[in-house]
Amino acid sequence: MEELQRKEAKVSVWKMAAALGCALLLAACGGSPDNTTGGGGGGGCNASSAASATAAQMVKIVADPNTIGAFDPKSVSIKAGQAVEWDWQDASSSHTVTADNGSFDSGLCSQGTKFVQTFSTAGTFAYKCTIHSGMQGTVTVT
Ligand SMILES: [Cu+2]
Repeated sequence: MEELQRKEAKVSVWKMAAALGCALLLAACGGSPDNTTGGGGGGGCNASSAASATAAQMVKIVADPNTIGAFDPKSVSIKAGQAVEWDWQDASSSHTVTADNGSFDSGLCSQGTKFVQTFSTAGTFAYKCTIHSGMQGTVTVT
């Protein structure tokens, strides 16, 4: 009985190690389940399908007939120390959430992905989708 429990503990440690290794080698893990949900494409996604329980605002990433994709809402406001969660809902295209100043970058992600970013300093932070020039948004932190 004790022996069995030890074995199970060992297995879960190995699973954790595998997950960690995956996180460290993002490029090599483009095919992991989290990154391929829905769209299958989008190598280089740095986000996962795990939602944040604490994000103050949520921005949906949706399809748009004019700009291919859009951030909905385009602008959100939070207080310093709070987080924003982006939620990939567009089934037809992959998108990125990339800060103009380089402070955050989700990578190219597809439907089902969630990306959470905490903002610790006040300011207006513009971001975009790097592959669709019409996709722009701002986070205002007060
Ligand atoms: Cu896009």
